[in-house]
This record gives sequence, C-alpha cells and structure tokens, in this order.
Amino acid sequence: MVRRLLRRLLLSLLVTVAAASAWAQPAGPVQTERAAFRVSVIASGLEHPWGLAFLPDGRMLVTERPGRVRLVSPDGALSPPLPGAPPVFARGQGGLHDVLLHRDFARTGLVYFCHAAEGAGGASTAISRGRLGEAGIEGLETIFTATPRTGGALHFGCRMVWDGEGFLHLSLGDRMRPDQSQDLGSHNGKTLRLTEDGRPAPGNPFAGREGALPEIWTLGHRNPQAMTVHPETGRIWVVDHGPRGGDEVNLLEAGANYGWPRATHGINYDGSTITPHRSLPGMVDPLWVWVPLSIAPSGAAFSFSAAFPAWRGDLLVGGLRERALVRLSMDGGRPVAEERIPLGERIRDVRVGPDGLIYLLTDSPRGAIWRLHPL
Ligand SMILES: [Ca+2]
Repeated sequence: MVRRLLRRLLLSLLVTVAAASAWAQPAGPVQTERAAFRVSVIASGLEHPWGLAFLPDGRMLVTERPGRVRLVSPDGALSPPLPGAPPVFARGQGGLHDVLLHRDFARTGLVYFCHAAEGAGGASTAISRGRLGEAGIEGLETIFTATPRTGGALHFGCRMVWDGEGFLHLSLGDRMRPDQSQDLGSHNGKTLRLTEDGRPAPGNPFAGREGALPEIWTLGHRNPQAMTVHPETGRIWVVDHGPRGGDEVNLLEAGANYGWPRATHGINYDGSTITPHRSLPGMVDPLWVWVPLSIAPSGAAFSFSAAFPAWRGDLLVGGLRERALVRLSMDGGRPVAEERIPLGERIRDVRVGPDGLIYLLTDSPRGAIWRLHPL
C-alpha cells in the first residue's frame, strides 16, 4: 500500500518535472541567411511574459501578463513576484504589459508599467509607476489612464519608450472600436506623448484643438504592440497588428494619421472587406506590410548588437502567430527585405541587452526568456 502510494507520488513528480522542462527552444544551432546562433534559456516557467527591462546592476525586470513582476538575476534565478505591482485587468489580452525604467533610474529608482486597468464603464490602458526598493515596488501610483473605458478584453497595446527630449511615448490599441482610431476625442488607436508624470507633453500636435485630447501624438493605429527607438536617428518606430493580413511597420511623425480603419492592406477575419482603400490622401502609408497573412507582431528592436554584425541596423520583430523572429533589412531608412527565422514559439518581445546579445520573450503559459548567442 505504502509502496504503491510512493510509486504514484514518484510518477506524478516525474510528470511534473517533464512538464516543467517542456519548453520548446530550438535544440540545436539556428542557421539563418547571414548569421548562426544558439538559443539559451535564461529563465522559464513565466506565465505569458510580456515586457523586459535591464537594470544597471545586471539584473532584469520581467512582467507576466496576469499581473506579476519578477527580478531575474544574471544567472537566470527568478525572484518571487514583487509586492506592490499594479493591480491589472487580467482578462483576454488584458493584464500587465510593458515595463520601462525611468531615464535616470540610477538616481530615481522609478519603474513604469503599462497595463489594462478596470474602472467605471469597463477597461482601458493605464500607466503606473513606482520605486523599485528592497520591499518590492514602493509608492505605486497610476499617472495616466486612457479614455474612454470600454467593455471587452482586446487591443490594449501597449509599449512605452522615451524620446530624446525626455518624453514618454505610449502605444494604444483600438479596443476593437476601429472608429475610435480616427477620433481625436479618444486615446484608443493612438500613440501618446507624455511628460514623465503622465501629463500631456508640451507642443503636442493637437493640443488646443476643440474636442481633441492633448496627449495624442499620432492616430489611425489598430493595436501597436511594438514600439522602439532607432538608436542612431532617435526616431520612433511602431509595428502594428493588422486584422487578417495588413500588419504594418510605421515611422512616427507628429500628428500623422496611419489610416486604420479607413485605409489598410488587411481584411476582416471572415474574409469580408474593411475598406476598399489601401492608401488615402492625408494618411501615411506603411513602410512595410505583411499580406496576405499576419505574423502578429509584438516587440521589436533595431539590432546594433556587436554580437551580430551581419544584422547591423536591421529591425527585429517578434512574431506571435508566425512563431518566428522576423528580420527586416533596412536601406535608405526603410525596410527592403524580410527574413523569417522560425523558432517554434510565439515571440512576445525582442530586446538588445547591455551585453550586446539579443533577448526574446516567448508567449505561453510556460513562457521563457531566451538569449541568442552567435556561433
Ligand atoms: Ca496604416
């Protein structure tokens, strides 16, 4: 009897160990057009990891969509969830999303989170910030809440970056209300330019216009889940989810309209037409578009990694549906060619670390942090 119980216990333990080690990183070297690499798993067992930030002391902060923040030591050890993380609306695509250090983190210790948040009328995207201290995240405050809140749990965005002037840019999805992307009275389907305290940055293009929200920087986006600053030009690039086909790469210009839903290369999931227009006067055409199938882009970074000299200046984009790292070669400041590097997992975020290596987050209930080592 005891022996049978023990055997059962041992069996269930073995099954648990097997499940825990069932992350699906490529086992061997990955050969691509211009470079070869191997994947090392830095940390695993993360539930839908979403955003990654590198601390000056060599550790990382990683967010998990259900609402957890963890520290990751250089050897990959995961801390327990940090106390003081933002309360999030964790349903559907909603939850805890991007993480960004204050520009002067060494002095302020401040960390910014964008996340879905619930309130009267439904959910919307918010930014909360707090100080990373010994006890976790201290003094958390919500410094921005997008309006209007809506029902549903899709298309929250959100990524954050700093521009060269010290303003905070935030990308926001359309919350499945496509018309709001063209409505300057809604934050949804926009990118915003904010002060570090979450207020409208001075000099925004629609400030002072009747009925327009003063935080808006660009409009006509669908669900931009990749936003990154080009390290040489300082310009901000966004990669946006299309519907069925029509994912886009766009370079942000103050006040520009990127077309959604009046101009798109995509169609509805049921095959019907959204608009006959791929391009319209007064709207900016994408610099790259994925048709007829979407890769479902999330997370992007320009590769100026010394470890991958053959990729210098290329835009690396994470593909969720595509389960690939997608590399766009650039020429004359725009993408000119594409390589899809299948990796077998949904890729949620792409970062170049301070060590010059490329880091990826895989999107699954047992997601991981991967690091690419050149061969
Ligand atoms: Ca567009």
